[in-house]
Amino acid sequence: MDDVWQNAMDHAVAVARKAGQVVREALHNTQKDAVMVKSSSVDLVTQTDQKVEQLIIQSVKEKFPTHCFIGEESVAAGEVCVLTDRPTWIIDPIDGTTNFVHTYPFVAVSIGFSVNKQVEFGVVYSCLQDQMYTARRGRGAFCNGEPLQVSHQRDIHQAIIAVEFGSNREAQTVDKIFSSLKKIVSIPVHGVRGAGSAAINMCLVASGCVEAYYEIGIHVWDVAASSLIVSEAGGILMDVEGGPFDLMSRRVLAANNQSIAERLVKEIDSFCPLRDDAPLAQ
Ligand code: LIP
Repeated sequence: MDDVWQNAMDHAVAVARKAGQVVREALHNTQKDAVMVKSSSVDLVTQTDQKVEQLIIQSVKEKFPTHCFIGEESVAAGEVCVLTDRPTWIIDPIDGTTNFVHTYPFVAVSIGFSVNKQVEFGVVYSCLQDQMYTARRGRGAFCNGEPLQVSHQRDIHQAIIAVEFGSNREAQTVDKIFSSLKKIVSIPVHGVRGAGSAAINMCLVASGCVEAYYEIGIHVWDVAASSLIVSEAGGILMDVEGGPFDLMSRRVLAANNQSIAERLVKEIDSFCPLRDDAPLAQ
């Protein structure tokens, strides 16, 4: 990546930090923040999500007027979700909205940047922990400037696995989620955890304190930035069935190494949500 994108990354860090300040201030006023629902009664969005996304997009447009955007709340408002070769900012203004609503302290601003459908930098700001995770393709991953390295553990029996229940509560989906969870717990692994934020779960993989994270049902904005942070920390990304990771598939498996990843693939009961780039129903 040439240094033109370095200017963009520097801007992403600055605007993520500014957005994090807005989130922290709003957190002390959540009772004033209208809570709305999207795909289900547990898929929450607030006015702060919408306000923060607009703050980020407007700030970027002023410096990079020809760039494209995929934003969680813009897509929710009807904008298309298609990843092209053009420079594209992939934004989740508040990853962990349910945590935000409940003041549960894992809330992240996630900004990924892709060119030719390849993530060139990722920024995840865990704003209640004041942890700024960053990665540039080919130049490593960092948290508050300190290098990140995934865990060296190769034995699944000594691993912590991050999982989430997502926001789809249909019976057959819940059955598959719990079937996978039961098999993984019974391996047995040391533990199962979930931050309530895909981006933070993946940054914990990059930090070496969680060996792997998987989820079916996430969106491109949840994982674009953190997918690069994991790979630049020495981790791997793949589909939950073992094939190549596909940003738009709504499925992700992030792990410290191939051994742990392939062992998890054997236990995951997979399913295929509608892709992020699926044509909108007519
Ligand atoms: C969240 C993801 C999380 C998933 C939740 C939700 P949001 O993103 O980070 O992994 O389990 O259902 O999608 O909606 O807070 O940006």
